[in-house]
Amino acid sequence: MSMLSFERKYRVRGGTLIGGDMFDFWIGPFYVGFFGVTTAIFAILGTALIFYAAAIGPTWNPWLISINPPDVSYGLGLAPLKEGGFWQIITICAIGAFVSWALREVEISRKLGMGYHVPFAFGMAILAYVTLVVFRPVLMGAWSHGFPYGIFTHLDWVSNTGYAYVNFHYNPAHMIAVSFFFTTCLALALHGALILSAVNPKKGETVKTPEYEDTFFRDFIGYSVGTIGIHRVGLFLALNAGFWSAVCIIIAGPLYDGSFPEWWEWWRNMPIWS
Ligand code: 07D
Ligand code: 07D
Ligand code: U10
Repeated sequence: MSMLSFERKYRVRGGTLIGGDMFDFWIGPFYVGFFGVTTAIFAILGTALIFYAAAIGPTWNPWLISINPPDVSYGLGLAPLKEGGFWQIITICAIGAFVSWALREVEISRKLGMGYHVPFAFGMAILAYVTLVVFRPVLMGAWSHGFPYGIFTHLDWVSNTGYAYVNFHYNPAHMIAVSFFFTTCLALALHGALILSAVNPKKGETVKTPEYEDTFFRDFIGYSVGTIGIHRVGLFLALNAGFWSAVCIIIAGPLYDGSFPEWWEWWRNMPIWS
């Protein structure tokens, strides 16, 4: 049965946060809702502004297009469109679209009587983005500290910002975030592999039950976290990856602006070593 033929059964009325029944409908596979409309408005406006700013910029090469934040001299003020004002409006549109998208997830969860785990998880990505383009620039006193909107220029920003603190790998929260990213990959690989090994057997063999999955890990490492448990672990790991990323960049600048290798001097100077 194709998805769409039974999906209709789940297309129930209600659960909206704003707008009552007014936007409570679907277009093709997409639920619209009030926040679908606001997502569309912000996303279309933001994308149009990126194209407009690109059109008056020096290149149409998609890798090199860059919409830059204002110069440091504008501080936290508004800049003329061509001198960072586009970046400022596009940032507002991006935040508007991301937050609308999360609230649309909330409405769909409510419709289906489900928890808010998915919008909460997306909220962590939004937090990381807003930390980069709002919280950190505000704490440092200038919008110029936001990252530029361009495929390669945003990489230059990451590299330059990293080297400004000499060696960003020594940022302790960056270490925690990186370790959570790596662990998330490990957990997803283990989980994907375990599920496929149990429920996708060769032709003629039976599908294995969750007890087999539990037993595999008991035999292997002495403990199974369980079939719901692994999803909790996965969400926990992924949320922490985003959270510690936000922490690592908010401490770099607002709280500490020296060299991260030198930050560890306190550790090297502890009396227990001598
Ligand atoms: C697979 C879901 C699909 C999403 C995709 C991204 C756009 C941008 C816009 C030209 C996993 C769609 C892309 C809409 C086009 C314009 C103006 C998600 C999947 C396919 N980055 N980053 C990429 C963004 C930051 C960094 C790729 C966005 C921070 C590094 C893509 C943001 C820092 C590398 C991209 C953002 C940073 C990348 C692949 C926002 C720290 C790479 C992304 C809004 C987080 C990699 C050329 C991907 C690359 C890459 C998008 C923020 C670092 C262009 C939208 C400032 C080191 N980033 N990024 O698969 O190949 O995500 O770059 O915050 O090496 Mg980035
Ligand atoms: C911000 C994306 C949010 C996205 C949203 C949605 C659309 C719609 C539409 C597809 C946070 C966008 C959606 C646009 C698209 C359609 C239809 C995610 C965001 C809301 N680092 N580093 C990190 C590693 C080094 C540096 C984070 C590794 C060097 C700086 C992560 C290495 C130096 C910053 C990380 C490494 C350096 C970071 C990124 C290795 C450079 C940050 C993940 C192996 C010389 C950034 C909050 C993240 C950060 C960050 C990993 C190396 C600098 C932990 C593995 C030593 C300046 N680095 N890094 O945050 O913390 O995702 O940002 O060497 O700012 Mg690092
Ligand atoms: C998981 C899972 C699981 C599953 C799963 C999944 C996790 C166990 C049961 C899901 C996982 C997968 C399918 C795997 C693959 C996924 C990834 C690798 C993640 C990355 C995903 C992508 C790259 C795809 C991204 C695609 C997207 C986001 C779709 C793009 C959508 C659109 C462009 C439309 C957006 C819809 C909106 C905004 C809402 C409704 C709006 C419309 C339909 C548009 C029309 C607009 C209106 C009617 C509003 C009016 C607009 C106005 C007035 C604007 C006018 C303004 C002007 C300026 C003109 O665990 O289980 O299996 O499957």
